[in-house]
Parts: sequence; structure tokens; C-alpha cells
Amino acid sequence: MSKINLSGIWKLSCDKEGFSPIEANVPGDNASALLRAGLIPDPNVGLNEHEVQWIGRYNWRWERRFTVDREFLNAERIWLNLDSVDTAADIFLNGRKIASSEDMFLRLRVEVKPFLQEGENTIAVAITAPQTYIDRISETFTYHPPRREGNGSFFYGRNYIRKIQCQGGWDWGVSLVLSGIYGEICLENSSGTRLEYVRTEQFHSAGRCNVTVTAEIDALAAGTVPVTFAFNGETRRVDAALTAGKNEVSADFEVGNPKLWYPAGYGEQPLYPLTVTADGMTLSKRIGLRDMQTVSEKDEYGVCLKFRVNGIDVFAKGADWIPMDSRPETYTRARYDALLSDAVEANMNCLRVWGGGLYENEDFYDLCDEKGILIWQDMMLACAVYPDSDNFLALIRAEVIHQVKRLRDHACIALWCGDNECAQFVPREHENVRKVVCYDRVNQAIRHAVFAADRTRLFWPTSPCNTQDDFTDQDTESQGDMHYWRVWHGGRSVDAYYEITPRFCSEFGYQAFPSQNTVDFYVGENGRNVTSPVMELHQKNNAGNSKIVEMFTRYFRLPAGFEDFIYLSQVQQAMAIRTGVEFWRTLKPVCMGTIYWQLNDNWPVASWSSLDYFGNWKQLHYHAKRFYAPVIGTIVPRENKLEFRVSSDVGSRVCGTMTVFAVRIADGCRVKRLSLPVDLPPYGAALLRQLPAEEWIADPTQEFLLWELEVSGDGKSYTHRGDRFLTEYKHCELPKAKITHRLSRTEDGKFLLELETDKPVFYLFAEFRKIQATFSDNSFALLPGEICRLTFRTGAEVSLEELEQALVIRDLRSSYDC
Ligand code: BMA
Repeated sequence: MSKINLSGIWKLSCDKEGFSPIEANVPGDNASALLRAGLIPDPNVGLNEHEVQWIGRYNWRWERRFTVDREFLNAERIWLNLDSVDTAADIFLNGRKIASSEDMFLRLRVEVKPFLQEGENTIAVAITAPQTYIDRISETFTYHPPRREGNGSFFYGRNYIRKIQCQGGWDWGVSLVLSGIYGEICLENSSGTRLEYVRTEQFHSAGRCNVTVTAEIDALAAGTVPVTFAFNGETRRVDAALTAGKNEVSADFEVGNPKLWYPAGYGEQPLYPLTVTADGMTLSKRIGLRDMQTVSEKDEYGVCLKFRVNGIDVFAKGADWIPMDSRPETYTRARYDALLSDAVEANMNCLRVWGGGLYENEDFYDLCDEKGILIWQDMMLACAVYPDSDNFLALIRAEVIHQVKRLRDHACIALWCGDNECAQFVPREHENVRKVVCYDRVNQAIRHAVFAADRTRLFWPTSPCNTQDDFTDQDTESQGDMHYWRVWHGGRSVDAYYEITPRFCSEFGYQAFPSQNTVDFYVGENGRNVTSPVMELHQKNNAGNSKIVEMFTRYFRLPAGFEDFIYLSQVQQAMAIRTGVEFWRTLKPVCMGTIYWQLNDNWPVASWSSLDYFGNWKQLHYHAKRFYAPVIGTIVPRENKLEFRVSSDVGSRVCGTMTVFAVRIADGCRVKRLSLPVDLPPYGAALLRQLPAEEWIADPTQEFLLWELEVSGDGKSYTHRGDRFLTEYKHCELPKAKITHRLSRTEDGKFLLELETDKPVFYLFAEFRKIQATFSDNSFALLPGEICRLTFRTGAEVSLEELEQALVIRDLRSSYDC
């Protein structure tokens, strides 16, 4: 077998009048090519989004030449492999149409031997404007579910095309309807067989794991072909008697004393290399051995939903993942790595790949395998009813089978989910039976496709839903997963999080602006005001900015200036999400997952993310690092009582103390102290004590609560510290503090920032103008007499002097009075 790689520089043309062809990268997208050629401005800056809307209106043609020699042509079979064409396209070899493609999530493999010639050849991929395709395919439907659109104007009916659904804009997303060719693009030949997929099945028993490896091989004709399987230091050769067409060839391995794979925080992530070779074609993977179950069953509280790995019920701590950029050409392993490392650094062990984006590439899942991040994998359908015509269903079926086959051996993948919130677009009352039927047909097609490719995992029909068979009333907290949006979208106050006991909260979020440096990147000199056109363009949720301001008026004194506004929005976001997570974590085993909306951004924007587009940590991400710590304490004020609660994800008994103080806001004096013994079983949670609130704090405008949790178990110690005000911050006279700092270098090449204060400060936050820095901790309360030492790393090389000049220290009081 040999390969001709067709990636590289292609010629890109467009039927827009006067457009002269440009060079484009393959893999790559047309927007990136246009940007490089200087034909569009950076859509991430200013009002430039308006300038890129034309791209989606035209047809694009990608072309290149390549040579093929006689030896390559002599092979029995030659096929063209295209991992992903975005989206509706006809593909030509030497001017003759060889295939068309309608689904960017479906790999295309076309036999092309008769179309090739010795010497020079041309390949062209002609991509139709999405709107043209949508209108065309729509004519083949007998039933037309309501067309859904993004924020942009040239993508009316996104649910009619198998393309990244958020490309036309989302309530956090830029509208950039682009096209492109992604993944691997090559010609391959062989003497007659093709190794299509490899799958593994694991059977765990005491001290042993039996692994069956199966190769899916496509053969041109019957015959015997040697297939080699190499795993765990052993090699098996099977002389497979193949029939023409699809074949499966298996080999069994037994791994004694397997080194098991665990989610982050629960153990190691050993990966066993596996290589399968057939007829010179090789597929390699790394396999994590683990007994993965997703449990959804009736119990005394309703119906649970939880991940059980190697017999341990894992509390899922994480966030929802969206595409990391609007331009797929920019998806590098390094960018995935940075975001996923930040997730793990914040003590996350789970991400939900949301259904409005894409099935990510191998690098993403590879890194999740390595880092121990459990993946809730949606199929790529979101917030719409999708067409149920035969041709459309066939596409979805093929897509799901391909993607599940491609990804199923990743240790990280915990569950397949049918879609994101599509059932919410079906009427609750059956006044529109056809729409219900339509949804059900699509959902059933996905279920059957998933099962055709993987029987080892639970299929969860949609997120959210109650059970595998119950789509009704998606806000049911006692069953399945829930998307709890009553605080942000519903405008409830933050303590509404205390009113529910979700079994698994797979979405709940609160918006904030991105980091000041990111805002400065897109806003320009004239836009430094929250209601400026550019700030409003970089806010995609209707009334999002009004919501942020309205919530300010409930909790805070209004910020003094533009930068205080940005800062305070992040305080508010962190406060909101921390309230929910800290409480829900202590409700386990009833609640077994908190996945907040959303981890990342696909352009610089105000959104629910905790990492902004450039990877800067918003205050929420620092809070996440603390509220997702292995052991946490919290104080929940409910019904005039204070509940002192703890939760542990440690696999051994942990014992110690949670010390609670009433602290005077004016000077930081600890005026009351309560010491609560903690003794938790492995993975335990408890309500330690409940006390009437007024017994503890007579005047909540004068004092706040501080807790310090210190426990140990299994030879390790764990600490967690937090604070809770029992009234809104705006009612309190926060003191004006003098904060002193010292910057230095640490021995291991990092930097150190030491901070002290003469009065209590809240949401103390350090950042650097124009310098990206990630701190060991940030956004917390600091009391007089304490020295806080923060280490940090910077994005680029900088000197101490530069850091000194660029340092900005903010806190709650100075946000309204500086
Ligand atoms: C959800 C998601 C997204 C959306 C988010 C914020 O429920 O599924 O569709 O971006 O809420 O509104």
C-alpha cells in the first residue's frame, strides 16, 4: 500500500464577480485563506463580522494538481480519502465528477482508479453555497420542520445541512459561514483490501482484562490476507479468509493485572498501544483499559444518571465544550492541549462536547484520554427539529455510524447522546403530531446508528431528558440530566440554585465579559463602553448586557468605569456558578454531575465561558479550580438557617476540621469561631451542622462568614477556603484597603506575586495589561495579616520590570470607588 498526500497549497476560486483565485491551505477553510490574502479583515476585531457575511453566499472551488506514477497506478485498487468536506460539494478528478458530498461529518472514500492517469492529474472540490444547497434539498422533503437560523443572514435553515450548526452564529458565536476541506486528504492504493476501522471490546474480571480486537476490512475479492494485531507486547497473526465486501477479523488478548485507566483525580491514565496491519495498511490506537458504565436507573430519589468507572461512581465535574474557533483551520493540537490542560488544572474530570459544534478531531480525544477527561459526546444536532426524509436520515445514519466507529475506542468517551435540546423544539401537547413523529424518526435513526457501531455504551437520547425513554418535561430535577437556566435566562436570583437537587446538571451558566486584554483586542479606542456598537456586536445573547447590569443592581454597587464593569461581570459570574456547584456537590450521591455552560469561546465575546477566546482565565475559572477541588466545604444559607456542608472525591476516608469564622468586614477581625469535626467515608458528602443564621451573624452588613477546611486521608492533606456574605455586597460598607505587592522570579522559572492588605478585600484579582498570565490562584478574599503567594506563568517572555509596569490589581471595593 502507498499513499499520495494531497494536503498543501490549493488554488481557491469563487464565483463572486471580480474574484481572482488565491492560495489556500488544505486542510483549511476559505475564511482563513481570505484573511491571509488580505481580502477580509479579522472577523474577531471590531465590527468586522459584518464584512465577512458575503463569504457564505458564494460557491467556492478548490483545486490542485498532483502527479501519479505508473507503479502507484498499477495497484488493484486506488481510492480517494477525504475526511471532511464542508459541506455540499461535487468532487472532480481530471474534470470528471467522481463523487458528491453532503455531510461534513462523513468521511468520503471513493474508488478512483479509472479516473487517474500517469503523470499530471487535477482534483477539484466544488462547494455549493449553503443556502443554495438548503433550498435545493428542501425540495426533496415531504415534511418541512421549521427552518432554524443563526445570527447571520445567509444560513436560513441550518438544520437542513449537515454542517457545524453554530457557523451561522449562536448566542455566543460569530456568524462566519465558511467552507473548507479538513482532516486527511489523500490517495491510497492497495492490492485489494482496505482496513476501514478497528474496534476493541474489553471484558473485565478480577485481576484480568480480556480484550477482543476486531478489524473491519473491505475486500475487492475473496482471498486470504494476513492481518496482524500487536497489543500489550504480543503479536497475533491471523490469516483471514476474506469474502468480497465487508469482513470482520478478530484476535483476543488477555492482559493480566491490567493497569486501569481512571478519570483525572481518581487514578492514572495508562494507555496500551495497539496496532493492526492488513495488506500494508496500518491503524494505530492507544487503549485505556477501564470498566466504563453510565448508570441510569430508578432509585429512591427518581432516576439517576452517573458515570461508573472501574466500579467507582464518579462525580462529573466539568463544563460544556464548544468549537474552539470559528475557523477550523486553526484547530491545532497545541490549542486543544492548552484548553484541556486548563480544564484539568481547574480539577475538571468531564467535558460535554455540545451538539451544535463538531465531532472534534483525533487530537482532542487523544488528549482527553491522556488527561483523564470523561467525554459526554453529543451527536451534532442542536436546538431544532431535523428533517426526516429518507435521504436526510440516510446521511445522519451514515454520519453517526462513521463517527462512533472512529471514536469508540477512546477511553475518555463515557456516553453517546442523540442531540442537544432538540426535544425542546417538539410541542409538549401533541397538536402537531407530524413534528413529534419527525423528531422521533430522526432520534430513532441516531439510536440505531449508535448501536450499530457501539453496543458498549449507554445511549442517552437527548440532553436534557429524564430517562432513556422519557423526553417529557425536561426540567425534571429528579430524573436524568437537566439544563438549569432559570438563573440566567429566567432572571432568578443566584440563590435559586439552592432550590433544586439535580441528578446531573449538564448545563447552567452565567455570562461575563472576557478578560480586559481580550476586550481591548476587539474593542478599539471608541468602543470602551458597554453599549457601544462593538461591545453589543460581541454580545450575542439578546439582552445579555442588560441582564448583567440588572443583576449588578441586585448585588453590587454599580461599577465606576469600563474596566470595573468588565471586572464586576466576572465577579458576578464566578459568584453565580460557585453557588450552584458548591451546593450540588454536597448533594451526592443524589446529584452526580455539574457541567457548567461553557468552558471556552469560539471568538472574543461576552459569554458564559470560563476561559476566553485567547485562553485567559476569567475569574470563574479560578473559582472552578477551588470549587472543583477534591474536598470542599461550603455554607448554604437557606430558610434563615446556615448549613455547613462538605463533599469529597477522595477514595479514602478523610478526617479533619471545618473551621468557620464570623469576620468583621471593617477590619478583618475574626469575632466568632466554630470548629466542626469532619469525618467522611470515601467519596462522601455530608451536612455537618445546621444553625439559625441570626445566632451566628447578628448584622450581615457588618460581618461575613469564612470557612477553612483542613482534612487528610490516605497520607495526603486537602484544604479548601471560602467565604459567604449573608446579604448583598451593595449593603455593606467595604473598607478601602491598601494592597501592597511584591513581584519576583521563582527558582523554577515562574514568577511570584506576593500580596498583602491592611483591610479585608474581596474578589482580589491580579492581571497584567497586554500580558497573558495564568496564576496559581486569583479572585479571592484576603484579610489583614495574611500574605498570599501566587505563582504565575506568562504567555510570552517578559521581564520583571515589564510585569511591574503592567500589573493591575482589582478588588470589589475599588470597582466602584477607586
Ligand atoms: C444552551 C445551549 C446553547 C446555548 C446556551 C446558552 O441550552 O445548549 O444552545 O448557547 O444554552 O443560551
